[in-house]
Amino acid sequence: MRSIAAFTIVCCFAYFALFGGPAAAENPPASKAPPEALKKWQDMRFGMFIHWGPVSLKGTEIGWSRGRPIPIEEYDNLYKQFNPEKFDADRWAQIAKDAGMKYMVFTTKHHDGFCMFDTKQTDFNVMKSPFSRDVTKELADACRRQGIKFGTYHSVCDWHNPNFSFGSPHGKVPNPNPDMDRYEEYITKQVEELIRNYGPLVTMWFDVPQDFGRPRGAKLVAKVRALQPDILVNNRSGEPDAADYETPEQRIGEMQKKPWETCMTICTQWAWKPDDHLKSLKECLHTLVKVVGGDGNLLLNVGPMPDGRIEPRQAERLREIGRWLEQYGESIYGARGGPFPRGDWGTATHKENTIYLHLLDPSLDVVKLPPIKRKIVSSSVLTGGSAAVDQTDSGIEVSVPKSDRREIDTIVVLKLDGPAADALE
Ligand code: H79
Repeated sequence: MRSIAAFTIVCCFAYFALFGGPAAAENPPASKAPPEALKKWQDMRFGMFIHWGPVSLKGTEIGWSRGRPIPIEEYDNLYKQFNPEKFDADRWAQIAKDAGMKYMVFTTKHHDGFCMFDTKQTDFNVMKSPFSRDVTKELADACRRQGIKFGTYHSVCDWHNPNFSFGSPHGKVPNPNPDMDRYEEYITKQVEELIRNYGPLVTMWFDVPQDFGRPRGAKLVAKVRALQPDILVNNRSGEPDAADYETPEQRIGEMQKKPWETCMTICTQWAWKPDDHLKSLKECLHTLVKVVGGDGNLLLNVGPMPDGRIEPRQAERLREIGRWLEQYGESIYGARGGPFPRGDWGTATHKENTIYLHLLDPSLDVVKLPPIKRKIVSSSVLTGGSAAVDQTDSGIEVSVPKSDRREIDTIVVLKLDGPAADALE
């Protein structure tokens, strides 16, 4: 008996030595944002992402174009010509507000290492450009004035800092003498500056940790949370388990247990590109309703121009989205995804006892949905007109007369005799 016990102990010892020990004892679950903060963020559902920096002078992609096609020497000196005289933070915040966006996330540092805030950790920052204004501060203040929550995008990888493991082009070239401990100190101090000088922030949006690694990522997130306990942190710090939300990029996320936010460009490039293809209003709205129908947030990106303006046609598209949200926002803000899974017919959102069916294909005469365990007590069409709704044991059939179908989204409202969240059988 004693030899079996001893054998078990030896086996356990060997196992823990190899695989890092009992998870619960040695790796306590990473702390997360408080549930109320997460819910507030989810209720907002729609935010503005902004990618901006001296690279807008070239019109090529931020970070990625350093070294190829723009020579490193040239890229790193662009800030000496960066003088966006038409920059007006209140105008940007106003455009976000007009679009119906509730929060903004701004690139304080992309992979190219250039800092768009007044950091004491490097001279490679916007205060050393001819513009010499703390655009991050101006934006944070403008957002606060206009009731928009402000957050920062801060790239974990930094292809300009010689202490980081990799450099350009495309972050693939190993640096000759990296010192990741010093780099960790650098980014930790910057994150502290961001929260102390520009906070409270709605989110710290990290990106591309490369070999920053899980332990450093976990430490960085812990520091962020210690500085501001109600901040949200995305899943790209290096330690995905410390994240509050996932970040599908340039695609619509799927319904899942973990909270998520799709980030997507309004054109094709993150940073401004002349004559870039602009997504249609239909594409933008379909993306938004499909994201919310999958219970996600949408962070829609604009890349402002080198003169400091958001391109007028992009601003106009955003205002169109805002006009739609002004009319139909009740089906988006504070709404959750489902209960029906997305289909070719469209997608559903819900709130308490109400389901909003977003019918996205106007060619369909009848939309067939699976049965639910609640009774539909009434129906209406938020976008105008009427719908015939037939509920039986085998499912629900919805039809909207052709004249009441909208090109982009016909929203049918179903009122139930109980909560919509768990209505699906
Ligand atoms: O900041 C934005 C992107 O620059 C950043 N994440 C968003 C929010 C990002 N960094 N890495 N990636 C995204 C993934 C890599 C994309 C690439 Fe490519 C595809 C690298 C090479 C091919 C796009 C096309 C960028 C360079 C060429």
